[in-house]
Amino acid sequence: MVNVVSSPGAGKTELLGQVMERLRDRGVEVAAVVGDLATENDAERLGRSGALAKQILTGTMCHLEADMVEAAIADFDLASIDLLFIENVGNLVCPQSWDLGEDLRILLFPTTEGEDKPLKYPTLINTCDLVLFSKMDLAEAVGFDMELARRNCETSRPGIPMVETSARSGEGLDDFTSWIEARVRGKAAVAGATGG
Ligand SMILES: Nc1nc2c(ncn2[C@@H]2O[C@H](COP(=O)(O)OP(=O)(O)OP(=O)(O)O)[C@@H](O)[C@H]2O)c(=O)[nH]1
Ligand SMILES: [Mg+2]
Repeated sequence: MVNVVSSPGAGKTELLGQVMERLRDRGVEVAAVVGDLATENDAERLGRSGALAKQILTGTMCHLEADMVEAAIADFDLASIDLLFIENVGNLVCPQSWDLGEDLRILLFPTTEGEDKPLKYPTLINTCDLVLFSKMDLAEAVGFDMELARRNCETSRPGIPMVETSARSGEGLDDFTSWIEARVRGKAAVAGATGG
């Protein structure tokens, strides 16, 4: 289970839709739940990958909680799903202290929001497993300093893995898909070896 966190509009749905398609092509059975205050738009967009995708409407809440996810997946055939993505409500503050039971937490920083975000959200960067820079196709146009952004991540969280992606050009999507796939297969292998 992978919890994807970012500010609003950082590119979570765009990225996940494409990565879910790639994972399905590689034989990974994937599903998603997505939280927003209103609209079913994102579930509909993610569903275009061919995978099961369900919307959670939070009304006024700025984050998802574990029981909301539990209720959303109650009718999923979990035995047939290898990987569940949770696209959290777009927010860099509220989701930080809510454990959804995820195996991995991924934090998106778009190139359009500045290099200083890794320094400004220490709790999120300290609880994530991967930093994903999104919208790399816009980096040059907005004068995004990739070196500085990487250095800021390293300062906040030494050794944190980082990946540069663009859902527009496709940059980094295969690498990110491989990173996820390796973890899904690794967990399945451990579960198989221990009978879990
Ligand atoms: N140029 C460019 N635009 C992108 C990229 N990824 C997403 N976008 C655009 O950015 C906007 C927001 O993308 P979404 O995928 O909806 O972002 P989100 O994080 O899911 O947004 P919320 O769920 O509302 O928080 C849309 O207009 C996308 O088309 C990218 O890699 N490059
Ligand atoms: Mg979205």
